[in-house]
Amino acid sequence: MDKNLEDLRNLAEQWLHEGNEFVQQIPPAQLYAALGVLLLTTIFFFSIRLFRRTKSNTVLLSGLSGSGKTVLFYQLRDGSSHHGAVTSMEPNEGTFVLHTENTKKTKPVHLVDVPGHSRLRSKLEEYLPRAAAIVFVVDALEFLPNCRAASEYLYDILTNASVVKNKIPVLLCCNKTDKITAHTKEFIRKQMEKEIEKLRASRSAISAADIANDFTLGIEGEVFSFAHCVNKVTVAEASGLTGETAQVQEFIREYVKP
Ligand SMILES: Nc1nc2c(ncn2[C@@H]2O[C@H](COP(=O)(O)OP(=O)(O)O)[C@@H](O)[C@H]2O)c(=O)[nH]1
Ligand SMILES: [Mg+2]
Repeated sequence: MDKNLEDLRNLAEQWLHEGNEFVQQIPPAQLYAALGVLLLTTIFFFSIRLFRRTKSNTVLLSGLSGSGKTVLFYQLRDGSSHHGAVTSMEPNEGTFVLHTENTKKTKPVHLVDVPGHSRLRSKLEEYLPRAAAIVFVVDALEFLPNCRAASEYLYDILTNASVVKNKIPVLLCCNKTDKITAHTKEFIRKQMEKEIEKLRASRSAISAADIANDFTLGIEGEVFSFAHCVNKVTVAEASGLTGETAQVQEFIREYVKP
């Protein structure tokens, strides 16, 4: 046992000696240059990590009132829907790990359920500058009567200065797909694109006088498509009531990384 240890020590000493000789052979200028590069890369990687940490973890749930935001909020937090327990006038918000996730390596999400009442929409504008992502909830069941209002709301979001500048990704979440009469996400996407196309035409006509919308949407001279937005817009289906929220969770995780 002792002998082994001795051998090991001798070996280590030998290596140390060889290493020393090797270093002494290198011209000092090269040695300093190498150390400098090493130092710089270390600083570089540490600053990247620091930069990442400060990234926002705020995800907004927006959409018309009645689309199912509050149910979705509780479903993501607790895995249950708290059946119609709350009619929120104030934003519901919380910071938590999505309930399906097994703690440890996951970063908590700051989820804000912003009420859809039009007079409370200024609340949304408060949250938009620090949002990492937006989930725009649409009622796929009662879609047609709400299509115009929902499209207007989404239009306002997509032309918001923070959304455009920070290229905040938006998930168009077609909710209530547990019912067979719910419209498909493809149908909803197309209808909303059509509606936004109409809005775009009418709003650009009045924009000389009204500067409420900060940015124009889509590509001029082309029929509007979500693919033309500077930020990424994706479509998904969900049911807050039955807890089918996999696509929403996937979206959140894509933009709130540990
Ligand atoms: N069938 C069905 N109904 C839902 C679903 N999500 C919400 N609802 C119902 O829609 C209504 C409005 O939901 P709520 O979460 O309060 O909407 P909010 O105004 O957007 O917060 C409630 O009566 C819910 O029970 C769903 O996934 N499927
Ligand atoms: Mg609500």
